[in-house]
Amino acid sequence: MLLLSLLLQLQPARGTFWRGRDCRDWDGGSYPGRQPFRGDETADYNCNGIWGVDPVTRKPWEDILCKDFDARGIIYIGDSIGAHFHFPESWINPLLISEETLHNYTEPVLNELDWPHLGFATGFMNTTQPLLITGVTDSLYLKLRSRNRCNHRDYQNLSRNGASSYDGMTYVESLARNRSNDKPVLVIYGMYGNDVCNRFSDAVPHMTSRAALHKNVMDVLNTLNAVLPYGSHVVLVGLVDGEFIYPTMAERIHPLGQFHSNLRYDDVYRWFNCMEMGPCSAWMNSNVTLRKVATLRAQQLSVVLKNIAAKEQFAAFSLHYLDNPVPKVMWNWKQEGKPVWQLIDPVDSLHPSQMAQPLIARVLWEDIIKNFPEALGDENPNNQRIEKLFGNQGGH
Ligand SMILES: *[C@@H]1O[C@H](CO)[C@@H](O)[C@H](O)[C@H]1NC(C)=O
Ligand SMILES: *[C@@H]1O[C@H](CO)[C@@H](O)[C@H](O)[C@H]1NC(C)=O
Ligand SMILES: *[C@@H]1O[C@H](CO)[C@@H](O)[C@H](O)[C@H]1NC(C)=O
Ligand SMILES: *[C@@H]1O[C@H](CO)[C@@H](O)[C@H](O)[C@H]1NC(C)=O
Ligand SMILES: CC(=O)N[C@H]1CO[C@H](CO)[C@@H](O)[C@@H]1O
Repeated sequence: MLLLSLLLQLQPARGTFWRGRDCRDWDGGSYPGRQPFRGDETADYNCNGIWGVDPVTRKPWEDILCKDFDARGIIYIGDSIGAHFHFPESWINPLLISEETLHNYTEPVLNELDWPHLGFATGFMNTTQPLLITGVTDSLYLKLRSRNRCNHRDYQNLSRNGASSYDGMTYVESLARNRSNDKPVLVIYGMYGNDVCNRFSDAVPHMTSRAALHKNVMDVLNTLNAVLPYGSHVVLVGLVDGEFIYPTMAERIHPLGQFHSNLRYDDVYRWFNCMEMGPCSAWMNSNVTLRKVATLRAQQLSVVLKNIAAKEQFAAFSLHYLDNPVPKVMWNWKQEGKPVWQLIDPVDSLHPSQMAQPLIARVLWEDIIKNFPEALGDENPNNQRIEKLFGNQGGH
């Protein structure tokens, strides 16, 4: 578990799991999300796999297939939930551990134990390590790509383990978008938990206040307003309510105790809180009063976000608010008669499991379609033709 908290602080280099690949590395003018350069007649400057000229009409393919349909990229600003944090159970559960499961640790560790390439925000591939992480991938990025294949590879995941609203500014500064050259974007701001969750035994004074959240979010929005291409959209997502975690998990056996059936989550939480090293002392706690205080704070902070979205206006983007998707995902799951613990990653018991990822993507997507579909850009009627002409568009 010490290993776990050490890993949460690692910050190594990040590659294409986090951000669409620059397809022509030697050329700084080529990157996902830019407007085509001279119709991308001679090369794929925007890396969406579509370039060249139709020999029949002599028109650039970008003009024929993409130009009339409003394209956009997706940028996700978030915490470990947006980054899809996952600690493989098969590394610590004595019943699952094997030479094979322990073998594949380099890549996950270099990625800070995040799996953004499989997550609900910017996931784009299925797992290649089924013993470490199980379940299929679907994401907002993949849905945006199926809606308009011209959006291929245009994603950035600016999420980091442990991030709260206080970190938003740092992340926005690493955002790559050029107002004059690039396409509009859909920015999702989803700091789900760390403004309420912390490791301290006196958790409440360490929670973010409403005034502080307001300031942190307005700072981010003003910065976005200065850099995003006009016609972009920004969505603020409400905080998650973690009250369900304790009643769902407390009596279950933790993976570390599977062999002798002797270690329950409640024991792990108590140990976490005593050492002040758990990810969320307020909700992972047998004290129901404290859990209710945390829930109230999360609700109040979500109201702050909702009010900002209702009142503020920006030149570069339209601003929207969405309720946190997790309650709807759980409700749907229960309707199907399935137990809620399956949606929670078993080692830390806080993060949504791989099984939950496509469901979170679906709820967010459906809520956007219902409330402000213009944020998603146009459906492209040429998608099949693009697939026929350009195949998998160079992959990811
Ligand atoms: C992942 O696998 C599922 C089931 O085989 C498939 O339907 C889906 O298209 C795959 N997703 C990706 C991103 O390859
Ligand atoms: C280890 O990773 C490689 C490459 O990603 C994959 O082919 C292999 O199946 C993985 N092994 C396990 C046990 O997941
Ligand atoms: C955007 O690109 C143009 C042309 O390449 C360049 O002159 C400008 O400095 C860039 N803007 C930013 C904010 O990077
Ligand atoms: C439970 O939490 C509340 C709120 O933080 C606190 O006032 C109370 O003393 C705690 N109870 C116990 C038994 O620790
Ligand atoms: C906030 C954050 O971690 N941003 C990173 C996203 O990924 C890119 C490249 O993959 C990094 O350069 C950023 O620092």
